[in-house]
Formats: sequence, C-alpha cells, structure tokens
Amino acid sequence: MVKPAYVKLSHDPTPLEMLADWAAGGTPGNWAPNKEYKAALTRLTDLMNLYKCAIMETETRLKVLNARFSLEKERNPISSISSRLKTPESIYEKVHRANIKPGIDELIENMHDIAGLRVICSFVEDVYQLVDCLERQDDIKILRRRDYIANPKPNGYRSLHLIVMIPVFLPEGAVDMKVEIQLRTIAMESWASLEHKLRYKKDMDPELLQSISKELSQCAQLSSRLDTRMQTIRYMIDGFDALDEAAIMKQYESEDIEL
Ligand code: 0O2
Repeated sequence: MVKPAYVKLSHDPTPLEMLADWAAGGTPGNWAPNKEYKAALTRLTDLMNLYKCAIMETETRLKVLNARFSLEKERNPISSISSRLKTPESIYEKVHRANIKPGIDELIENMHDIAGLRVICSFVEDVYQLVDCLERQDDIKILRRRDYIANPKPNGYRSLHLIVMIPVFLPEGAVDMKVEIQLRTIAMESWASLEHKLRYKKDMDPELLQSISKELSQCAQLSSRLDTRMQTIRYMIDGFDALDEAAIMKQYESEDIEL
C-alpha cells in the first residue's frame, strides 16, 4: 500500500504523538499525519485510559483483600500500594530497546508493564497469601509468575512479579487488560530502591561500582535473613498454634547473623 506523502508537524511532537507515529509505521522526523497515524493516536489515547482503569480495578481488588484480612486476622498484610502508568516517553524508549515490531497490537502483546502496581507487605508470608488469593479470583488470569523471592536474581534482587489479565468493566462491556504486579516486603523494597539508583549511575568508577555491588549483595543476604527473623517473631507473637516450635528454634540457632 502506498502511504500518503508525509508532511512535517507544525509543532514539536509530544511523546504520545511519537509513539503513534511509531505504531503507524512512520519514520521519526518525517511525520505522517495520515489516516493510520490519526487512528493510532486515537487508539493509543484510549488504550492509556484503559490501562489507567486497569490500575484502579487491580488496586481495588488488593484493597478488598487487605480489608478482609484485617477483619479476620486483625492485621493488615499490605503496608502500602503504589501504582504507575508507564509514560509514552518510556514506552517509546522501550519499544525501540526491546525491538518490538511497530503496531498497537504488537505493543499490547509484547509490553507487559504499561500498567504497574507495587505492593509492599510486612512479611514474606503476606506476599504469598495475597498471590494465592489473586490466583483464586475467577476472572483474573495469571499470565506470568516470576518468584524472585524463592529464586533471587544474581545481584540479590528479591520480589514476586505477576503479569495478570484483569477485566475492566466499561459501559460497552468488559475489556481484559494486562497489569504487572510486583509484591515485596519492606526490606526488599528498601534494598531494590537503593539498587535501582545504582543502575542509573552510568559514569561511576568501575572499582567503586564493584565494591558497591558487593556491599549490596551482602545487604541482600542480610535483608533476606531479616525477613525470616521478623516472620518468626510474628509467629511467636501470634502464638505457635499452627507451627512447629522446634522448627522455629532450629531456624534461630542456624541463623548466624552479623549485624
Ligand atoms: P523500571 O524502571 O523499574 O520500570 P519485562 O517485564 O518482560 O519487559 P523483565 O526484565 O524480563 O522485563 O521482567 P522482570 O524480571 O519481571 O523485571 C521487571 C521489573 O522488575 C523491572 O522493570 C524493575 O522494576 C524490577 N526489577 C527486575 N530486576 C531488578 C533488579 O535487579 N533490581 C531492581 N531494583 N529492580 C529490578 P524495569 O522496566 O527494568 O525498570
């Protein structure tokens, strides 16, 4: 198909316009305010709104679970929830980095974290309980589960990541939307946010970088042990009913923590 001649935009394109141009198969700098571009821009605007709604829907589900837990167990498993909608600028950067084929369907298929939520829990057990509850919700489909708590990354990163499909109920019917949920403890969050800062230090002296990475790796081990001990203390406070006291004491004895 021969595309209509490109004309230049009369203003500096916004990141959303650049993304629409990419989706329509345009060439950066040679704008295509043609039919494909206009349709892509309309669809992208709608899509971003849908992702925003998916974040709201997911957040509500998590808050409901938190409320039920707090009623039944007299404590909140969720310490905080934060959410973010990936910016068009960041999506634009990622489609090129990940070499995604131009197109909105391709974007939906291959980009999993446009809508993202981070759930911070007090204890590791809370993370697994929440995931369990989400998995049991009939209309939520788990597309991907990555358990970096059971299997930490080589740098020490721990967190549990889910990619889910959740229905968003609109006046015209339900639409399934993809959402990324990262669940972690307070200790994991504090480690990850510090480590995240390191990722953006591109011009750091290699020796310093190596020594910080080593220090971070040791902190990751300490933070993992801290999570285990905090969980154990909570069991002790709540009572040993469901637990094997001997196993807990053994765990204590085996911990050789240098703080
Ligand atoms: P940002 O800036 O936080 O958004 P995919 O989701 O498939 O495109 P990937 O890397 O295969 O990407 O998925 P994975 O392993 O589930 O990790 C995705 C996100 O987890 C990252 O998003 C980070 O938020 C977080 N993450 C993963 N590994 C690390 C790590 O080693 N350290 C820290 N601090 N965070 C990590 P982005 O888009 O890479 O970054």
